Amino acid sequence: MPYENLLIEIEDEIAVVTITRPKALNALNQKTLLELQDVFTDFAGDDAVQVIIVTGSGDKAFVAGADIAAMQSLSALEARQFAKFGHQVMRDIEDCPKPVIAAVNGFALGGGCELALGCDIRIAAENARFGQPEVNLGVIPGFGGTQRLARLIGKGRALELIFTGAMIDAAEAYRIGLANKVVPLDQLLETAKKMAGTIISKGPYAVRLAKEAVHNGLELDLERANQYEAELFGLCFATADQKEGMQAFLEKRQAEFKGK
Ligand code: DAK
Repeated sequence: MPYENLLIEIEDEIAVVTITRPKALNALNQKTLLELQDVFTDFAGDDAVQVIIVTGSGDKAFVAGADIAAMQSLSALEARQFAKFGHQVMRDIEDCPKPVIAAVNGFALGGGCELALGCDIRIAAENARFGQPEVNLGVIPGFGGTQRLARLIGKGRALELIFTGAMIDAAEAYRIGLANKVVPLDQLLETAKKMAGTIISKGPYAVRLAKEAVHNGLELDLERANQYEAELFGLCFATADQKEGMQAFLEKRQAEFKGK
């Protein structure tokens, strides 16, 4: 289905979702959020897609935030609704059973940083800039930034970024664990696709269950999280991929996973 603010390309089981609002540095308005929700719902049940890459159009911005022009005149109730909807979309991305890689090609600010945080892995181009500058606008992060950023990089570092509204470069993002790796801009998509290809070569069910174990387990105490892991570990043994993976190892050959 054609989208107004998204470009979707699917090749070799990798879907690249490009947010295309270049005049607003790909800022997230209601329509873009709706389209993201829609496309991620489709991907969840589409066997032709195994890994999703999210990026921004052009070479200046991943996403420069929620759309400030659209937000400016919201009433308190509308702002609450907008934040809840944004939360839901980030959650839909996080809950997508397929791995999601953010290919961060420039500014990832406010809602853009939060979108990157909703993805499983962040690969930053050298020109990437991350930040939660909402305090400059008299608001706080509204799409989960106060929570996911603190969980990813720790409370102290998250609070420093949120209190100061500072922008950090890709090297600093890498240093504090916000970016998984940093590559030249012209190698960004290629690197993300290469990583996606590596993931696709593994047992799809195992990858899916590992995502579930990490995301959902982090919300539990260690004891219960380990029990949860044990349940999902057990579930792997109900798949043909587990039989094939272990058989292939013992036969000293490459496994041929079927995602069953
Ligand atoms: N929204 C709308 N338009 C934006 C935008 C944004 N976030 N960011 C940039 N643009 C637009 C600019 O207005 C400009 O439009 P024209 O003037 O050309 O029409 C165009 O993109 C190019 O931007 P600049 O001319 O400013 O480009 P520069 O290279 O000079 O600067 C910049 C790039 C990224 C440093 C600058 O544009 C900038 O500071 N942008 C704003 C970044 C920002 O503050 N982002 C956070 C947005 S707030 C909540 C729900 C959600 C949120 C919070 C609460 N609740 C409902 C409670 C989330 C909030 C945010 O994400």
